Amino acid sequence: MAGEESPMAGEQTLLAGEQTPMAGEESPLAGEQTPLAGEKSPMAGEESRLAGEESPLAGEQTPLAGEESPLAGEESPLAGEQALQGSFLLFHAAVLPGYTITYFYLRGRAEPFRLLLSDQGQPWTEDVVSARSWLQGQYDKTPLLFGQLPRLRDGDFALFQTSAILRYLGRKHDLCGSNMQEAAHIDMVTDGVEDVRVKYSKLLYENYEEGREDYCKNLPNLLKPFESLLSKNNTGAGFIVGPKISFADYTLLSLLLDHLELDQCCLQSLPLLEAYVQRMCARPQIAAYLKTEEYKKRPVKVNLDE
Ligand SMILES: N[C@@H](CCC(=O)N[C@@H](CS)C(=O)NCC(=O)O)C(=O)O
Repeated sequence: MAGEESPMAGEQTLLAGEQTPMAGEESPLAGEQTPLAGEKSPMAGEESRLAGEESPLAGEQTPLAGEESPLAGEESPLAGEQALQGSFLLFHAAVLPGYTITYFYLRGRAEPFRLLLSDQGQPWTEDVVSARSWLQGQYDKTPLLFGQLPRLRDGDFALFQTSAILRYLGRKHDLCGSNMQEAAHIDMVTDGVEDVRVKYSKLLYENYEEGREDYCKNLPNLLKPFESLLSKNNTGAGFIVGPKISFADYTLLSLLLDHLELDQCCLQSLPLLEAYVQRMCARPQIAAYLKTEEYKKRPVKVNLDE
């Protein structure tokens, strides 16, 4: 990672030749053996929390605690994000007001939260975890309930599991539908998106070169259920469930954007979904977010080469 004052500086080849040490076959990091591309450097004066280190903040008030998010109350049409690089928060007791997303430098499973928060005009903080340090076993993962990311913090409330986080944000921002049936369909879409995401992650991290062509050929079949559901809701001209936006729209949009990066023609045979993506991306706050450098630079795949 060029120019980074990483705690791992000088240890960039530690992973060479290693089998992936990441837990779980479906890990987006599985199979990666080289340093993380596009990683941002740690905050000035801050380094990632490494196993066995004493937190410099233990017992003291974090300099950030109680501070207003720099983005809160901004006039900008985009609520946006601020980045805390080098996983400043992951293993600190420090708590920021508002939302904090702890994740690798990656769109991945955190992107639905970012789309939702942008569209809802909510600021958040990015707490970026070094995938390379993670792979090298440098983190004490005890604070991570399931040993994985993403984590969402809302002040001092911490939550894991992507769909639980989406539901939580949905409840807070009235994005869960208007009745029990809509809520159930929203959950159904979210689970359906997760099923496709697992297949997509396997392709990216386990079988990209050999598997890409077949995966892309089969993609319309994988996405067809969403086209079909959309067609039954307001003839496909609105949201995926019900008459108003829900958290399912953000997770579906994120999945579709990832797949459009993989194959820009993948929605050609799914005209309702194609128009849906355009509609969602034209929402002013989403359009503004998609134009940010933060979004554009954030990779769809952890790249450990830099
Ligand atoms: N069911 C979990 C899956 C989380 C997951 O697979 N996280 C990946 C990153 S997307 C991870 O932490 N990989 C590292 C590891 O498993 O060690 C969720 O939905 O949040």
